[in-house]
Amino acid sequence: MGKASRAVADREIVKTVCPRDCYDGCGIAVVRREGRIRRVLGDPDHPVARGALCGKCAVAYNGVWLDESARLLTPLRRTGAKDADPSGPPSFASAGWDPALSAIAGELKRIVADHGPDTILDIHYTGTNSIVAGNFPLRFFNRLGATEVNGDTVCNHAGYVALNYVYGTAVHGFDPRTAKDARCILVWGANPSATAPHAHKHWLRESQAKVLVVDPVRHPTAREADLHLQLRPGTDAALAFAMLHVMRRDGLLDLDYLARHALGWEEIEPLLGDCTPEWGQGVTGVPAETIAEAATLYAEGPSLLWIGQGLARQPLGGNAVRACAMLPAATGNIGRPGAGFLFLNGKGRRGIDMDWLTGATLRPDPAPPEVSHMDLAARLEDCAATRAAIVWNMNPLASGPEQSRLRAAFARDDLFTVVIDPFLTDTARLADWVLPAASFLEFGDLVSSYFHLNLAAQCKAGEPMGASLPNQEIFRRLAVAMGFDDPALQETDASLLDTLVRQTRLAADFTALAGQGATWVSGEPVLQFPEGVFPTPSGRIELASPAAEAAGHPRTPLPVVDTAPEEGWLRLLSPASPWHLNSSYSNDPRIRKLADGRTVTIHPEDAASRELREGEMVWLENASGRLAARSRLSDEVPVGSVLVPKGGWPSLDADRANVNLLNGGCRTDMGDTNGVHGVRIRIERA
Ligand SMILES: Nc1nc2c(c(=O)[nH]1)N[C@H]1C(S)=C(S)[C@@H](COP(=O)(O)OP(=O)(O)OC[C@H]3O[C@@H](n4cnc5c(=O)[nH]c(N)nc54)[C@H](O)[C@@H]3O)O[C@H]1N2
Ligand SMILES: Nc1nc2c(c(=O)[nH]1)N[C@H]1C(S)=C(S)[C@@H](COP(=O)(O)OP(=O)(O)OC[C@H]3O[C@@H](n4cnc5c(=O)[nH]c(N)nc54)[C@H](O)[C@@H]3O)O[C@H]1N2
Ligand code: SF4
Ligand SMILES: [Mo]
Repeated sequence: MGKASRAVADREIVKTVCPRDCYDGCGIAVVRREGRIRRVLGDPDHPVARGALCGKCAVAYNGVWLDESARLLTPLRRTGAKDADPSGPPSFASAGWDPALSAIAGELKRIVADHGPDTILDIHYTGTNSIVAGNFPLRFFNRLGATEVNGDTVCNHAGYVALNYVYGTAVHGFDPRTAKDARCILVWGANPSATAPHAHKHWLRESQAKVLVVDPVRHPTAREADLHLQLRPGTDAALAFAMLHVMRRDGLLDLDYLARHALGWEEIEPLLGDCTPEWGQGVTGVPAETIAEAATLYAEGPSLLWIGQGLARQPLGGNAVRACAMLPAATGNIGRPGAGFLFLNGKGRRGIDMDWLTGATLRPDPAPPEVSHMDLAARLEDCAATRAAIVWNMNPLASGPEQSRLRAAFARDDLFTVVIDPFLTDTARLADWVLPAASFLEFGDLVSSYFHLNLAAQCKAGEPMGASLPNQEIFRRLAVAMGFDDPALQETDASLLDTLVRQTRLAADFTALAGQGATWVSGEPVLQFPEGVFPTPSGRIELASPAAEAAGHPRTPLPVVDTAPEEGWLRLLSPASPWHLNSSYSNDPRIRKLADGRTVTIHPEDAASRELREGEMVWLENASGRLAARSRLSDEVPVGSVLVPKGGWPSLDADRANVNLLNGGCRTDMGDTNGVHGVRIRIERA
């Protein structure tokens, strides 16, 4: 039990933390009675949660996560054929852990001997973002010599690559506490109202700064902003260059900062001449005066720039991120109170040694090349290259591109698949073995928000449901079954957690951290790169990047944009839904009611030209597939773009698909990443 528990009559509260892939990292108060979890609530003492979970977690943590009939309770062995049709009843028989793990190990050993360990794919992401459950299993895969499927390629890898070129890092963001000194906060390609609900509700609303939002969608955060720049998707680089044009014209650049800390401004400057705000208006759809107003507010500063993950999810997303990332450098909005940029704040910022945690030294040298999610379906189809897939912390059949092709590939009879999840997802339904994962309420771990600079203990509030086990225990046991005798594969939770906490120097050990609650890395807000030295090859901000050039990219960001969809075609944006966490929570009955089926938001002009009315059923269609949706007419989206939020389990949908059916694999310019917001479709009445 977490040390933070205290007994009040038969009622106890256990303080823990939410480990979802979410900016907020809320504190949680679990109410236990008679030894069982009764309610999961927001922690009133937690600085971010302030007593409330987000809507989706308030429902799902008290719904499917506590529901024995929804959770996986034992290992399951396939008994019938794999059927690519997800509507049929899955055929599994329950099994004990020992026979399950010995059968799995036997098959893996055979595959290693006959085909090599690199024919085993390790497919995982951030189903739980808790530090041990999310990363310790990599010790097993490194020792095995499996092929890593790069999880970031389904999320934000393009952004990582782009920011690495400019600043040498993507995981060293501003400290959000410095917002008290900011006069402008520019949110570019993020939707906090859905993806960081507490940052939306408290951090942005309480700040004295002017809030600027750059987003094609007028979502609730954009609606509340002082200025919303509603650009056409994929035109961000043009907007950034037009803003720089205004700053140069009006003498708002910090030329001294550029001279001392950046390389390549002399290559950018000649590009600015043509990028007038009027040109920007023509390309982006944002009025010239709004571009100028935003440029002035941002340049005067101090300003924070939140580079959202939606920004990179477009065909030229890497270029867009590099262009937008020039703004802090050009205006000296780095290294002083109230200034900085943020993409993510990584675990390294709390001092955590990820190489140690993931067992980097166990990895074969050379390691097998990583696979991108953009190539996963093709790789799974290839019997010579892929014999097995182990999927944990992820539901690729819901979240990856090329949904139909992926489903057929996972249904291959000669592919040996193991899926580890708390629930029977679409991916799990096609597994040879399904292993039940314990929920975050049922084991101790650590969580570091990727927005706020804090660390919190995830405290066990109840016993694992049924025979379920935390990821780390499953992989310890599988290592034994494989005959791996490396001590690092058997390290206990107590040892892992205490070592990690000591690395962070934020508490003496895990128990002490649990007693402290969410702990900030410092008393005062941390300044971002106060010395003006950056982890790039030159130590400067590389506006012109030799590394980018060597990798075949332009040396500098360019004022280029996506080509507009052809006549009759629309661009499909599929960002986060407020009611799902990626595909998670889709199986919760109350969430299903709240999310209320699939709607497509269409601009009234696009609806009129297709003679579509509000509330009617329409087909969304392209070469990858056809999906039904109910139309919703609104100018929340710009002309030429439509919105269908991500989420939903295909097996629970009437079409046996979700929005990724239409996602044929739109690859970003950098980082082989899924440009989900670049998909194109046609719409007609159903
Ligand atoms: N169209 C479209 N597609 C997208 C996106 C988009 O914006 N649009 N976004 C992309 C992004 S940003 C991402 S990150 C991906 C996310 O895609 P996924 O990583 O597939 O995320 P989820 O669908 O939530 O699946 C996570 C799974 O982990 C399980 N899980 C939770 N806790 C545990 C645990 O402790 N152990 C184990 N073993 N499993 C656990 C959950 O039950 C869930 O089934 O989707 C991408 N797909
Ligand atoms: N409720 C909820 N919260 C979540 C998630 C979830 O699924 N649901 N997923 C989590 C995960 S894994 C991640 S990675 C984060 C992502 O969270 P965010 O960083 O907020 O990213 P997205 O949701 O992909 O998209 C954000 C915004 O990008 C906009 N956008 C699309 N195309 C463009 C463009 O061309 N230019 C610009 N400027 N903007 C564009 C979209 O309209 C959207 O409003 O959220 C996390 N939080
Ligand atoms: S807002 Fe994010 S961190 Fe907070 S409860 Fe919801 S998913 Fe968890
Ligand atoms: Mo993500």
